[in-house]
Amino acid sequence: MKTEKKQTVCRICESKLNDFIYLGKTPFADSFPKEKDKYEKQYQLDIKLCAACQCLQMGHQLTMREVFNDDYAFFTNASPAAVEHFEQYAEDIKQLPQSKGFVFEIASNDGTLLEMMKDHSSKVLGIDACANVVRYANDKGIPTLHGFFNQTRGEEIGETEGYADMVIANNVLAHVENINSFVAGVSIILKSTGVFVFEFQYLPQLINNLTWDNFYHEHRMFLSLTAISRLLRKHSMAIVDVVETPQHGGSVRVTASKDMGHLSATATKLINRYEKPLHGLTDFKYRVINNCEKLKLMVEQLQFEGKVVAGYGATAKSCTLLNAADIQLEYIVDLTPHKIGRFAPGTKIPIISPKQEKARYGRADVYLLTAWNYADRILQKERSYMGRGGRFIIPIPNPILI
Ligand code: JHZ
Repeated sequence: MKTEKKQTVCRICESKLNDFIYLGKTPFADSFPKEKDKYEKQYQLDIKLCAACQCLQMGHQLTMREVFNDDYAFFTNASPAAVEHFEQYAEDIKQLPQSKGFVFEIASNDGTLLEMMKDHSSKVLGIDACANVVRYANDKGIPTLHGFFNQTRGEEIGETEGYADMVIANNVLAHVENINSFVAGVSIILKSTGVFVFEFQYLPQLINNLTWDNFYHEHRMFLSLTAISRLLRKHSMAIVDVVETPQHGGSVRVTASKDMGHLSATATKLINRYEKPLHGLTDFKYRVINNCEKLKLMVEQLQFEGKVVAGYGATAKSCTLLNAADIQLEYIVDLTPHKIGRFAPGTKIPIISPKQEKARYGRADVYLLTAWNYADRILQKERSYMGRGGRFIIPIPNPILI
C-alpha cells in the first residue's frame, strides 16, 4: 500500500507551495526501534512555503496512522520540565470562567494537563490517537477516548458527551493531516460561549532562534499567527488573545472564540512585529547548513581528542539534528521509561537511563544537549557535574561548548 504523498498545495488555503529547504531523509522521529538492526523506512524532509498564509509545511504527507501508532514514545509526565510548564498553563486557564465547565482536550497524551484541571472543572475528557498513552491516562483515572479528532469525531463526541466550554489542543494543530477538518470539529464541539485554547511552535521564533531540528515528519505545519487567523476565520472563530511562551524554543498560546470581532490587539502586535513579511526566510537555509557543519566539526574534534560525547535527551527533534548533521554519539541518556533500552531513529545510538549510565560508563566527558529547550533547567541540575569539569554543547542557534 502506498502511504507517501507529496503535498503540493497549502493545507489551509490550497495555494501552490514553493520549495524552501531540503534536509535529506530521516525515519520517524518519535519511533525508537527496539533492535539495533531493525529496518527503518526513511522519508524525505522537504519543507515548503505557503506565501499566502506565511507558513511552512512538510512536503511529504505521511498517514496519521504511520506517525501516531501504539508505540508512541512521548509521555508528557516523563519530562519534569513539561510538567512544570503545564502546571503554569493550568493556573492560567483556570482564570477563564469557561474552565469551570466541560473541558475537552485533544491530543491529551497521558492526561497530565487534564489531571491538573480535574478538581476545578465540572467534567474533563481527553482524546488521543495513540493507544498506549490512552491506556495510561485511563488507568490513572483521566477519561480519554482513543482516535483521531476531526469534523466527524467532533459531531459524534458532541452528541454523546455534550458540548464543551473549553477546548484545549496543545502541539497538535501542526501535526494533523486535515487541519481544516480538525478546526471544523473544534467549532462543532465548542459551545457558542466557549473558548478554544491551544499552543503551537511559533514560526517566527523557529526562524529567529534557528530551531530547525523541529522539522520532522510529525510536524506537518510550521504556523504563524497570519495562518492561524485565516484558518480560524474559515471556521467562524477569531483570536481573542495570544501570549508568547518559551516552550520548544518559542511557542504561542492562543485563545480563540466564536466572537468574530476584530483580531485581538496582542495578535495584531505580534503579526506586525514578526510577520509583515515573515523575517529571515532568505538566509535561513544557509544558517542551517552552517549550524550543521559547525556542530559536526565540534563533535568530531572532541571525539578525535578521545572525549566521550553523549546525547542528553532522546528528543524527537534530535532525530533531525543527528541525522541531518550526520553525527554519531556514544549513547543518549533519557528519563523516559519507554525510550530506555531502545535506539535513536536512523543513527541507532543506544538510549540509556541515568542509572544505567552511571553503572556502565560513569559520566560522559561532554553532552550534546539534544534537549536544548530545557537548557536552563538541565544546566542547573548538572551544576556539580560541570563543577567537576563536565561540559555541554548547546547546539542551537550557534553551537557552543560550555
Ligand atoms: P522535549 C515533543 O518533542 C514530542 P521532543 C512531540 N513530537 C512534539 O510534537 C513536540 O514535543 C512538541 C528528556 N529529558 O520535550 C525527556 C531528560 O531525559 O524536548 C524527553 O524524552 N532529562 C509530540 O521529544 C526529552 O528529554 C531531563 O532533565 O523534541 C524532552 O523532549 C529533561 C528536562 C528531559 O520534546
